[in-house]
Amino acid sequence: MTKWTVDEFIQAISSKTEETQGKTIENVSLNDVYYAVSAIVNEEINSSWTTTNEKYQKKKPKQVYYLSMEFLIGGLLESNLLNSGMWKVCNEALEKLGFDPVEIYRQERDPGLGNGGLGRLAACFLDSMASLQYPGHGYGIRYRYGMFEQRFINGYQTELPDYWLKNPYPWERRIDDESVQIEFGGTVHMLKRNDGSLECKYENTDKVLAVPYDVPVVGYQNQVVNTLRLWSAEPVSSIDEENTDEYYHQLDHNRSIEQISGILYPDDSSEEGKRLRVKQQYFLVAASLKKIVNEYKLNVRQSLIHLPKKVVIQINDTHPSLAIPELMRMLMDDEGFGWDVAWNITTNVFAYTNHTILSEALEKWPIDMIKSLLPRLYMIIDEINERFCQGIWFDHHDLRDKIPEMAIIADNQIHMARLAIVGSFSVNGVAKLHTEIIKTQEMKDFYKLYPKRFNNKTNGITHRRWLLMANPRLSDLITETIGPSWIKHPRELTHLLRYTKDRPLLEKLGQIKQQNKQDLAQHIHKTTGIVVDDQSIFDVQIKRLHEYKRQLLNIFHVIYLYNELKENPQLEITPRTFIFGAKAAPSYYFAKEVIKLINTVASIVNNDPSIKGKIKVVFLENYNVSLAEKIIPAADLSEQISTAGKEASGTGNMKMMMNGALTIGTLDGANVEIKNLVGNPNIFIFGLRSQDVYNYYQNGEYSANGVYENDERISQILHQLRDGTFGQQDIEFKDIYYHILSTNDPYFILEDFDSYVETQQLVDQAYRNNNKWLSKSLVNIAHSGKFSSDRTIQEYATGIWRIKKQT
Ligand code: GPQ
Repeated sequence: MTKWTVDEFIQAISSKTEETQGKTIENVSLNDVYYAVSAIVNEEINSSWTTTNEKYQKKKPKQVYYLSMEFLIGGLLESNLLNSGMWKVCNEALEKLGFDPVEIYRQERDPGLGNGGLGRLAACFLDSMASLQYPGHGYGIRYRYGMFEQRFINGYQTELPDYWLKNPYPWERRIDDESVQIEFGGTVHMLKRNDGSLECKYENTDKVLAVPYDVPVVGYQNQVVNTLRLWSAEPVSSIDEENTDEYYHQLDHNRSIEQISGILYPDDSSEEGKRLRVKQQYFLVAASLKKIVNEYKLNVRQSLIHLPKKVVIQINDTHPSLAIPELMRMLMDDEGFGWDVAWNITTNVFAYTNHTILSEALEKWPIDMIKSLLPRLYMIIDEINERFCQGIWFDHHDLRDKIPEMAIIADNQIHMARLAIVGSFSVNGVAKLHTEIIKTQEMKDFYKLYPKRFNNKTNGITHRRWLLMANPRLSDLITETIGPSWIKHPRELTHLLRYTKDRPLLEKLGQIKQQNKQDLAQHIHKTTGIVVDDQSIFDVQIKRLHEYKRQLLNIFHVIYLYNELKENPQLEITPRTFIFGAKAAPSYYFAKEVIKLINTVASIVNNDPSIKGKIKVVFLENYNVSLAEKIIPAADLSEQISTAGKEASGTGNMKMMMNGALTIGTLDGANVEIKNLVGNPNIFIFGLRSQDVYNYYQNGEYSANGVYENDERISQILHQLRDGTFGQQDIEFKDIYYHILSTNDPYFILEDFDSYVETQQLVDQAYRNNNKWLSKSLVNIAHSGKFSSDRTIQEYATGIWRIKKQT
């Protein structure tokens, strides 16, 4: 890639705007500039993209394909500039031209092709694979409508469609001649060949064209450009306008085909048993496998028996697990392999990542749905199940009585997690605690059966986007202090540990946090009209809205503080701004009630002069990747307060730690590993441990009513929910009251309340000692290198994928 001077870049921008918009630089809009800069970056990337592809074709290394229903990639202009080495030059050029670079980058619309953590993890992994020079690519779906846009109307969440493709998306490239055809439904016929073997024929299937749109994945200043391939569903043939009888029928049919890549399901960590969702999953899987196998045949030109030497496919949760029977189908029906050979190939190609143990998220599909949508796949799944159960019966007597709980097909449903475990050579959890729970509780019988298959790969985040790009002030300070080599080797952030008592450095760290907070305060003011105190603690909880993530516990603490301040206006507390960002699944009633409650509390607290602005509550609308990039650098306190055992890992915890926030959290997910690194003085841990939670579930000894009756603070809050304290119209909050007590508080909000409040008081105290707080903050930054997704990808590459860097 070329080395640009600022003047050359300025020149390039003006020629581009003239060339593409026919406008001189004096007359361009911010949007014109966005497209011009994108075009320049694209030209830079393109030659490396071609070279990378040619290299893979020539050297034929083993490659990994990351199959995922979600890729939450966020804005690409800035990160592509950063990774291709043009970021600083571009920023300067834009400034010299009189533009604010931030304004230009804001022109880009986030492609919302994911819900939350799982989709964002996939995006971080792509960045790390390319940056570490691994031959690895993403396969996903190009949803025409991504994650809905969230608006608050009267405090309620409403959802607006996200038609992100309204304007051309500069980073994608449609590749018509790589389209593939896939088939749904129809009937299956078994014919006997002359040699007695069976041949499988399908009739009357519905055919769909999968058209790939390729997006470049740029490695960090290393000339590598990998590919994210997103499939779009289209009709195979265009409508015959002459045939009017058929016209409407065809139109209807074509619409139903386009629906397959029409919209992202907005449910995070919960399963919607919908037919269209299965269609989407099969669409992704069938198109991707066709491409992967074709490429192997074209390039490697060997028997598919050797496929596992060249191809490994990571399936991101069970969503793409139909890939297992689909590859079996291809190997047997298209390639003529027998069952055992096909099974051997298949189970050496797939590796499965589990991202949750919440039972409501474990995918199960009704048999009848799969039979009618994918009749041949159903036959294969049935056979996999048959052989699996027989295997246990004959070879594992100790597990015989567990067969009903382990069978892939049981109670008229297909259990996708079981299929994924049986059909893969590796099963991994996403944090140490999560993997332990998988092995000892949720999937313990499978662990007994296949002890070597299970392994842990603790999640990570790309420090390039989440520190280098999102927080330039802090990354410059780090580079000034320990030199630039942490950028390639983020573990070297530990060199900062030498400075935990260095006053001048801590002072600078404090100033940077302050500036970031001022920026966020400005954004808050601009978007909500709320004035926040930038000297207050910025206490941040940003993640999907879910009962197990316990935003309710957070807002109960706010209500408690408010009650205290009303009772005693002289009360000395460290001023705080509680910042929330969260989308609720549109059909998740309880989650939406919590949103309304937070918004209601916010409007009361923020407008009550008697508490003298000591606490403020801000719920920012439409939380997404670009908003995260604004909030995270400004966070003082990171709320990671899920019920222990429920959050598989969390990744927001890592992002905020890396930006110097201290964590208040339960011993859940990756919080455990954060605590072990930074040590107790540098983190605020509270609440039940996952073993306690497990025991409560087992012995049934928890009584929410008991806690409610014995703790006056809690009874006051719960009563306020139903006595109209939060506005007469909002007696609806009685639903929250009844829900908690009638379900016996399954997420232990009441049980953990006391220890949460007590720990928040420690936070309040600790923040008063500025120097000490900053020192803790520095310790967190220093240890955050472990949570770079580079480390995670390194572990996948050597521990699961067995792939090599292409240097
Ligand atoms: N996660 Cl199963 C999602 O974001 N969506 C899902 O559908 C499932 C899991 C999250 C999980 O809740 C977090 O704890 C993880 O950090 C994240 O996946 C990535 O592993």
